[in-house]
Amino acid sequence: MSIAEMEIKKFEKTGCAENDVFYQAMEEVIYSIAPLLESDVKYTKNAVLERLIVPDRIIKFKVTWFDDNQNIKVNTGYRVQFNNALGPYKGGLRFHPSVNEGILKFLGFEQILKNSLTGLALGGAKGGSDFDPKGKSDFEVMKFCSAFMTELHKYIGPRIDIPAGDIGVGAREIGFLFGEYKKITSSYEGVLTGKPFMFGGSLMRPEATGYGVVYFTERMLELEKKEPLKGKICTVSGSGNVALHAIEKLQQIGAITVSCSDSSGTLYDPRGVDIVLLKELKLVNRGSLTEYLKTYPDAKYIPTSDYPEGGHAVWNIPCYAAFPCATQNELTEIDAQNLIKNGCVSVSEGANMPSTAQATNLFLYNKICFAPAKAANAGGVVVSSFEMSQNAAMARWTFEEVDEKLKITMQQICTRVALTAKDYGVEGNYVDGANIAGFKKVADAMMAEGI
Ligand code: NDP
Ligand code: 2IT
Repeated sequence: MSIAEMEIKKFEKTGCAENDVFYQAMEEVIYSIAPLLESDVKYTKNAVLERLIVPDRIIKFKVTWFDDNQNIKVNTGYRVQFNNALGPYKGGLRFHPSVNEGILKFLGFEQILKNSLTGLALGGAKGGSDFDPKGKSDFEVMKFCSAFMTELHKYIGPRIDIPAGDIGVGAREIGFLFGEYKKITSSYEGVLTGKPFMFGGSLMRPEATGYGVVYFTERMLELEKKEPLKGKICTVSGSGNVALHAIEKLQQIGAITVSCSDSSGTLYDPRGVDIVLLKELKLVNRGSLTEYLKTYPDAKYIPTSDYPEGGHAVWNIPCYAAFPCATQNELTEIDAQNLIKNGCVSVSEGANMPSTAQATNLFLYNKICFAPAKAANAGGVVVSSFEMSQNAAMARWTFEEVDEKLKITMQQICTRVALTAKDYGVEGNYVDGANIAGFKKVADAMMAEGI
């Protein structure tokens, strides 16, 4: 039995089912780091992986709130504090009806390695709730956030655990959460990142993940000696925070981004999407992508239900570079086959684990430049740490300062990942490079800190 198979057996003992997203994330990491475990026995001798796969703690709590009709509503809240070997727990909060412990464990685990790759002193965590902000009034969202924080505040702090946003959690939700934390604790501190600028948020935090994934891709294409993105057709999925800012940066550098999507359908505008209109429709009005057709009747909208099962319309659009920026497992094996068949050269994950394991393997096998989420989308948490620095120093950095620091950090992450892959004999494989580099740093810290 290979070392990877042995480690997977140990992981299965934790009770994680094979179809779970946490299993998917772990399996990939275990296969990637097998050469490291084989070349240096200290990792298995110190049972590092066995210790790392179990979260330090999972906090699960009830959230009770009143809707606008005075009905009592009950949701479940979570915080998975996974590992703090490198620094305080850090990671986003997701509000979406699909949220459960397995999803948060996968996101928390990915966050440990992502935060490690940034080179910053941050541990890994993730949290959230099955609450759905969609269709709720601002008042209902506020009631929910207050009730959520009533419980969560006991477990977080600027040196303990610093949550941020993720799906369904943006500046509005972070603002309500911060307000409640301040009220309960009577302290004004940087306990959350992604705050609105007027009370301690960093300039460029909303843009950070989307811009960061483009900076990473430009560097990757340069290292892999491929043509840059300027003038090239790009496809993006999702139409939330990450997707829209990736589109914005792609347009700024002269790429032609022809798509975006949401859970209801895909928008295709071959002239390049109008990002100003999209930001208005999705970020300000929280409306439907079909509204876009009122201004651009020639654009195409493909409802999700009209596309054959197993694939997604957005990945059947010919492109040079693809940017999945919606959610986990949104890009399947069929989608990967379509992208490759249509001549796609580069795939960069803005969302967390948007490609299925089969899709990832196809990209690697076909030598597509593939930027895995834990490296490519680290820009969000990088600027979160810049927000923490600014809060601690009572300082304010300009947009340009933050942008420049983000760009440099994303380029450094990319180079580190590429060099690690080369060192371990898998040149060009950014999945293995990211997993080995991310794991090694956390593992070394865990051993140095004892058990
Ligand atoms: P948003 O809530 O702003 O947007 C999410 C987008 O994804 C929406 O367009 C949404 O469509 C779509 N989406 C969500 N769930 C599904 C689903 N089950 N099927 C199809 N589409 C779906 O979230 P973000 O943009 O912040 O996050 C997007 C991804 O990026 C996530 O994977 C997140 O973990 C990751 N990420 C986010 C970071 C951040 O700083 N915000 C940092 C790093 C990674 P609809 O509105 O129809 O649901
Ligand atoms: O997945 C992620 O990296 C995030 N949702 C952002 C985490 C953060 O702490 O800014």
